[in-house]
Amino acid sequence: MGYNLPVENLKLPAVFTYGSATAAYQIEGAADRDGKGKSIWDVYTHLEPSRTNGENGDVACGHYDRVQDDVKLMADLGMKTYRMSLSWTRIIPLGGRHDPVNEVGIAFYDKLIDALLEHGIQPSVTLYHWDAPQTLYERYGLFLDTAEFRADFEHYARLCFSRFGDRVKTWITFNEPYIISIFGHLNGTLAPGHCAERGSDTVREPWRVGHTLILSHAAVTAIYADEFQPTQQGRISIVLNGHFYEPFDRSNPADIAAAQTRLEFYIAWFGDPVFLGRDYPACMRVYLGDRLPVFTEDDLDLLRATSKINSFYGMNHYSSKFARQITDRPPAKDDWTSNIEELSTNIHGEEIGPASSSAWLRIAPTGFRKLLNWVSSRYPHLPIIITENGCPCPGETDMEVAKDDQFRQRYLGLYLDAISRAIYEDGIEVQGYYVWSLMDNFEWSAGYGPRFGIIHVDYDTLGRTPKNSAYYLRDTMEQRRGTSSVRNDY
Ligand code: PNW
Repeated sequence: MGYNLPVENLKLPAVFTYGSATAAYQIEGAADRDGKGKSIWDVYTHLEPSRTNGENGDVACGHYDRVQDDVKLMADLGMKTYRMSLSWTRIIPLGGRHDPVNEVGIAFYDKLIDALLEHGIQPSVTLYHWDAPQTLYERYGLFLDTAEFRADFEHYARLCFSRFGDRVKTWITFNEPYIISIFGHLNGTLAPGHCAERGSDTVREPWRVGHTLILSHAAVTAIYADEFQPTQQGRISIVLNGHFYEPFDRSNPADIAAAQTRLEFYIAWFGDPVFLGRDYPACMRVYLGDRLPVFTEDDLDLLRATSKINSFYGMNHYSSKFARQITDRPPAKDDWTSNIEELSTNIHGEEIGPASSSAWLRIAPTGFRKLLNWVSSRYPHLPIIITENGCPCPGETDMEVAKDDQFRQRYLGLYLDAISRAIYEDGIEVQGYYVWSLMDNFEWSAGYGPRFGIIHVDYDTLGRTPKNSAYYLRDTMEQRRGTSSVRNDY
């Protein structure tokens, strides 16, 4: 399945944008400097026993003190855009709508945004990439209280739009609501680490969290459209992640249906309310019953109105899986998959693709092209921006492997070819691409183990060294560039 495909270096449109992505907690460090408040990740990474491989983001890549150098590196590598996130607790240390604002934190982001623009790099800013204020978690359980969270998030977002929106023209509310809901509030592998073993109500919590994220996104989208967009002229949306799913047994209708259901539970859970302004997918209502919160008429009005404001589909995509419908045992009480199992190997023993050094990530460019088609047929009114894509190489702890990261170059080349085919052969509008990540960084529960960067970071000296994939991307983006902005310029 795609093992021996050659990289074809297929064309991309002239206007296709290229940049890299990061998130505040994963790179900034300076966790308690200049008035920053504690986020749920500052607390989670210091729990004993450690849930993050004994590691934390206290120092991370030291980006907080290296803004000029890091921006210069981006420019030297041919990047014209950069997807970054804001640390909520640098800006409002306690997080809430009645809490003080930290001007020093705002000044840091002013400096970063200005440096980017001076180098001709457009910032795309994510308001929330997982580092919620710890105080809000302690006050009311964060996402578990929809009304409180929504009011605090609205206040924080309004502040960001008013302070940075003169220069930031692409806004993203939430990064990966699926991961926040499931990994944070069901299997407990990401902060705040709720799971059944620790006494959380995993039957209901993940769905409540998802509900809060959807309504908070919609509320903030309405605020941007009403109060800021008319003068600032920017765009806003959300970023959804998702694997593509192939049936485990292509000749079994139950597995064919399972692959579709799995995609709906992963992506349409958020995509349908946010982009289509309607209720959750029918298969979720049927399977989850009253575990799934209900949208009121007011909620649906808000969703309908804001669905038209979102101006792109932000896609984080890494890999594909096989889906198998389990029929020989009942689902667990808190099952969230419609009793579907995810596998890397199909019924014939064929693997979905070559393994990286992260268990969930294999090279599967064919699935990427199929996912682009799936998303674009479900949300046909939206252009797609790839807001994250990348991989860690096998054996990358070895500096020689890191420098000449052949596995990553091949992965990126094949995934860019898949985008090209989606654009020119399938007629899908893909506007741009952000590689994950600009540099090696703190990979959440896996600590500093997996290295996703196209720039190597020496965690002793914090020295940066571009890997060959960084030069490969710079060059291939130039070589692939078509001559016009129309889709069939190829
Ligand atoms: C994304 N999965 O998370 C995040 O947005 C990044 O912060 C992170 O560093 C990056 O991907 C690499 O992991 C994901 O299991 C985590 O499918 C897990 C999955 C997908 C995305």
